[in-house]
Amino acid sequence: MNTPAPQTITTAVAIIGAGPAGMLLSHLLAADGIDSVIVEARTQAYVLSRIRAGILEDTSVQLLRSVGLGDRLDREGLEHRGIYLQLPGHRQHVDFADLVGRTVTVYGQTEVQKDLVAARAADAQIVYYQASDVALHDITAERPSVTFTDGDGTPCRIEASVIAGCDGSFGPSRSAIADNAKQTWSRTYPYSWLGVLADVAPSTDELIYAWHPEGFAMHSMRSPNVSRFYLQVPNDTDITDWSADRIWTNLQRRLGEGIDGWTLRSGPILESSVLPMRSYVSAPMRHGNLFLAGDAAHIVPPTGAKGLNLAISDVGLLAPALSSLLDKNDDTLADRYSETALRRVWRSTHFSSWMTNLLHVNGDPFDAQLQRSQLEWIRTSRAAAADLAANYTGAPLADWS
Ligand code: FAS
Ligand code: PHB
Repeated sequence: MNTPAPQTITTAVAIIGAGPAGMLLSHLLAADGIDSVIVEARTQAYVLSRIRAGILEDTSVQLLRSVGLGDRLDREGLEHRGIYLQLPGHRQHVDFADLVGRTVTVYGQTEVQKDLVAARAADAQIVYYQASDVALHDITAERPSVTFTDGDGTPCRIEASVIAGCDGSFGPSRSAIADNAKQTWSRTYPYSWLGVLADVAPSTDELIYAWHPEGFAMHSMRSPNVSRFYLQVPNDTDITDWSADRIWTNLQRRLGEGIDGWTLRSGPILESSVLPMRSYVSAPMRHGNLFLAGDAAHIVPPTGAKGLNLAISDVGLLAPALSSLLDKNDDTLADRYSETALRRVWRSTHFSSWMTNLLHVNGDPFDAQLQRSQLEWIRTSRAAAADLAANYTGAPLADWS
């Protein structure tokens, strides 16, 4: 069979990755009249099927609303005033609205992704799904490029002014920056999360984060009829060792022990998977004409509900920077992008690590006492509770610029 003739595409911004960072970036750029082309390794159906984050910070909600992505979010999103923190026998409400005047919204990443796909399709955004052999070239030159093979086997080349690396934690963008041109920090936690999506109404009005001597447990949700749960499990956990009965028994014990009159509703499990816990930051987030955003530049353990929100805030900073650079030849914001984004990245990285270390047992009885004392301090000190509330709800983007 003859190899199809190579195709050359010219655009302003070549975006690698059609996750929330890449799709939202193309949407924000289009609002400023900046053209982009997206290259995605997977199928659209696969990207839409991934079950991931569930919480949007107020800043994320405001940004999505501001660019026409708030209609379904406002109809179906569940605004939450706060969360419950729990020790066996003590479930305490941390009231974000009372403490810092901000709330969060439960709206799954899959829903955000669906809204983005619909909005970009309505805008005739060019997205190459099932792209393979994606490679970045001349990232410090005037005209960098991206080569790939499209889903039909056609060799393609995108010539652009800028490449946006939005390809997550395993994409090619991060590694396109030479080791001697970047610094990286990473930590792997000695436990994982077993995530469960269940076809059952939540047994709580707001999220429960429960410390328990057998391990952390969380009760989240996706809608009035679908619940989301997490259990701390060892890193080498095989999901097939966790029957539905074992999952519900452990959730009831870790979430319900000592909470009089409370029982956990169970129901059909729709999906379950084991998620590793990792912190990772790669700096700078710009190298020449390559800009990184989202998981391509940083990974946080999900305990602080920050991963998706950081991806959104990164592109909330990157889009105006690229618009100024490409439309007005003004590189002020582009030159400051990495430093500005990394300030918020490190704040979220610290908070996510702090929440993870606070709530997950590691077998050390001294650490368990420190955790219990810290949780008791948050329960009794308004200042301690306000600090958690300020970090969990996330400060406005303007506070970081
Ligand atoms: P994404 O990873 O979402 O998107 C990157 C895209 O790039 C993907 O579609 C990928 O297919 C594509 N790509 C990769 N390599 C490529 C290549 N070579 N060529 C072209 N495209 C390529 N965050 C929370 O806040 N709460 C959670 O509970 C939570 N749970 C998670 C569970 C899992 C299993 C994972 C992996 C992450 C979870 N996260 C969670 C974090 C997650 O929400 C990310 O922060 C968020 O998806 C970041 O969005 P992007 O930066 O767009 O990266
Ligand atoms: C979720 O609903 O998936 C979720 C909520 C809060 C977290 C992590 C995940 O901290």
